[in-house]
Amino acid sequence: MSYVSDLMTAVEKRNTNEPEFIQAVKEVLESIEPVLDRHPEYKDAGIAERIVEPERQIIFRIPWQDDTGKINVNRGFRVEFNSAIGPYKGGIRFHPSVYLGIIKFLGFEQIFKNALTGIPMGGGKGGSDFDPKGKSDAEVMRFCMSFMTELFRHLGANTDVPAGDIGVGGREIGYMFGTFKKITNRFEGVLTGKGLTWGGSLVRTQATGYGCVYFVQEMLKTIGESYKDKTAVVSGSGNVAIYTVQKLYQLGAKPVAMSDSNGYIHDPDGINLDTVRQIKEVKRGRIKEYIDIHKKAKYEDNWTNIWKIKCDVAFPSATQNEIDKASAEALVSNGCKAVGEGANMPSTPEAVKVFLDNKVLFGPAKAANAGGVATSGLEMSQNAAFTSWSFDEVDKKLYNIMINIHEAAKKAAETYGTPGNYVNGANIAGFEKVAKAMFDQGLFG
Ligand code: NDP
Ligand code: 2IT
Repeated sequence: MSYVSDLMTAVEKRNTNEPEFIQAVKEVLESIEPVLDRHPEYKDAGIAERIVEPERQIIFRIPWQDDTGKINVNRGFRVEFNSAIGPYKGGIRFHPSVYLGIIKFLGFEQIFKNALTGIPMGGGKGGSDFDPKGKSDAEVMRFCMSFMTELFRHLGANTDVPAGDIGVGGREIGYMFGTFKKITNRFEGVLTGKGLTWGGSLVRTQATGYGCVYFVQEMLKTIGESYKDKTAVVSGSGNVAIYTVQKLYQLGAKPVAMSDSNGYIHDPDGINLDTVRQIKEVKRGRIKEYIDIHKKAKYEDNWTNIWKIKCDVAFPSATQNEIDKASAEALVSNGCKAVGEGANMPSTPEAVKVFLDNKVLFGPAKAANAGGVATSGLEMSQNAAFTSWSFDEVDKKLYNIMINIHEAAKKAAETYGTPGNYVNGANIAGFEKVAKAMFDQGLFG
């Protein structure tokens, strides 16, 4: 048994019933094994044993009253995973599937992603099993207020700074920020993704999607290609998916499909983004409504079939494990050249293997979707300096960060003997930075 497989066995034993967390840890440990072999001092210092255990896990009750007067109780989480290189940083997810294992997998991934951005941010994640679908604004507000009434005591601009994720966007951040300010009597940059008139940063809304498209563009450049005339499939129709589609159009690609958790739309003429934004951002409706307006487009109830559509580039931007082995094989046999993971861990380990074995340019989530949290970091910088930058300034910084992440992942993959493997590259480059910080700070680093 190797050091890493022994540790993996211990992780599996200690975290039973958390398959997503185990999946995320396994991938990272496999990637970093050669780094640990080169650094016996990291083994002696127990860096890997410590990095897989959250520094702190907070679980709390969220009572709230719905519009009928009924009392509901949800469960809230904040996993403060690692603070070696900066304050805990990572989004909040509201979705009925949320439980501790989901928040731990996301918080764990966030450690390495945040390190890759080059901005000093530790890793954390939070959320609740609350389902915002079908709730009134007033219900969402009461829920967010109750959520923050516990969470506020754990936050601070230099302690822990949440943001959005699935089910949490500008509206929810607003309600949470208002509650934080009310309770603490402090106006501080304690959340990112804020509104533009109260401390938010330009480009934060677009950042994850834009960043992912920039990252894939860098990968395409390595084979002498660009987005020009490329057909794209983008799953999801939320924050990440919408701005992925917008940037793809700007760079000359044609996105032809999007989805939600019910089904997908296929519009061979190219997705009309104004319609999608009207349905999803304004009406909070279902993607199916698209075909009422665009008669040539098709809708199918089974959203995983979106991966059977022929495309050159694919952007899974909905949720974890949405691409399984069969979907990856379908993409490969249809000639897909590049995949950018907008969502967190959207490809199963078997799907990742299919992509790597077939030399698909594969941009793993930690690297490809790091533009969102990177721009959160830029929002924190602006808040700390009591300033705000123009759209172009922030977009340029985001672009450069994505180029640097691509370069760091590419280089690390080459250094450790797996050129072109951005999974290893991203895991190694992120780990090296955090491991060094933990080592320097001794046992409590
Ligand atoms: P949104 O809530 O805005 O959108 C989520 C989209 O994914 C919706 O269209 C949703 O459909 C769809 N979806 C399909 N299946 C599921 C499922 N099982 N669970 C949840 N959603 C599903 O979220 P975001 O766009 O912000 O997030 C999408 C992904 O990107 C997530 O994996 C998130 O962790 C990741 N991410 C987000 C960042 C950000 O800045 N927001 C940054 C980096 C990564 P439906 O409406 O039917 O639920
Ligand atoms: O997964 C992610 O990186 C996010 N949801 C964004 C986190 C953040 O703090 O901006």
